[in-house]
Amino acid sequence: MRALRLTAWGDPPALIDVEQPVPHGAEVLLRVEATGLCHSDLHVIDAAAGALPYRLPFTLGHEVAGLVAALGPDAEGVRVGERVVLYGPWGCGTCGRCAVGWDNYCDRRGTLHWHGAGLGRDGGMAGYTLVPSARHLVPAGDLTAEQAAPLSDAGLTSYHAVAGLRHTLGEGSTTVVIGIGGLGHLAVRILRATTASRVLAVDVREEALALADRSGADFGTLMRADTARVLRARGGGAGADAVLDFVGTAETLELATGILRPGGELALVGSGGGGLTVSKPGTQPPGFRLSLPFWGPRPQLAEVVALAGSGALPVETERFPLSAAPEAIDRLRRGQVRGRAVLVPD
Ligand code: FEH
Ligand code: ZN
Ligand code: ZN
Repeated sequence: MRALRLTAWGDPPALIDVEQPVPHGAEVLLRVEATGLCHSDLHVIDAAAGALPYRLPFTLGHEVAGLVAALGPDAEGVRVGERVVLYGPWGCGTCGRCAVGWDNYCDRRGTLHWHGAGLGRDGGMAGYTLVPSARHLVPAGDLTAEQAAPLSDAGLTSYHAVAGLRHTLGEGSTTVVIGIGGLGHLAVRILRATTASRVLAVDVREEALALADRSGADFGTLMRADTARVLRARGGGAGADAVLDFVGTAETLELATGILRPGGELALVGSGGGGLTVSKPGTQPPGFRLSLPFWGPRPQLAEVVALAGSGALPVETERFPLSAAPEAIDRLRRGQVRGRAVLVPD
């Protein structure tokens, strides 16, 4: 089968013919139908030797949907031919976090040589992929694979970030979403579908604001010198009860803390490398709380898939054949992907 594999740090991934894996024990073999392309894939591809604990070579792809193709003799809970979504953050499997499906916060994360499928372990940018256990699989219901795959990372990450703020998102509240890309547009939809909060969107691209509008944002504005004033005015003047920063640069964090209401909450999701200085006395809004949500827990993936199955979470995707992965990677680098790029084995 063809697989997009990272074979040397600093080299671009290569499409290579490899043996189709065979499931043993509790393993499940998936025939991959769609795999999302994520900015984290770029971070992995660009990583210098030693920067990540991963052992080469491995197949990329951590946002996967496909059909159950074969079961190991001890596998249970799924049936051959079923369409499933892959829960990608694989932990140690036995610590207190993994035991309840919160592998994204595995207690032994620092000792592992992987972070999950396509992240040090073979992932879904291939014809088939091997899953350690059926516990990592969520039935996709009537969703197409192209709609289901982005839920496993972009959808779950956005959903988990919103879940952590939900207690502040009641009637009359204001939420600002910074960065309306593959994750941000889903966060707008999730906020509109599951909270009463007013949703204001910020991006640097007009087409992203159009995507925010299609996703249900109440208002969108470009990132400019007066954006904080514009957002405050649109949000009723008190400031934002919650900000979700899907970019995470110094500029977006400055905007985020500049528009937060006292007692407001900031979820930093994007890995833009920006930082915050917090001190007392200091310049941050009193009572503000910061979270750094990472991906999400498996129970919440089931909730995201159910929400999408209700029709409330259509994902904007741009489809590429797996053979065009280098073009898709280049387009993502240049910020020229609308919504989420999805690779389909060809
Ligand atoms: C995966 C691995 C490491 C860092 C960040 C990520 C995200 O793409 C998961 O949503
Ligand atoms: Zn990702
Ligand atoms: Zn664990």
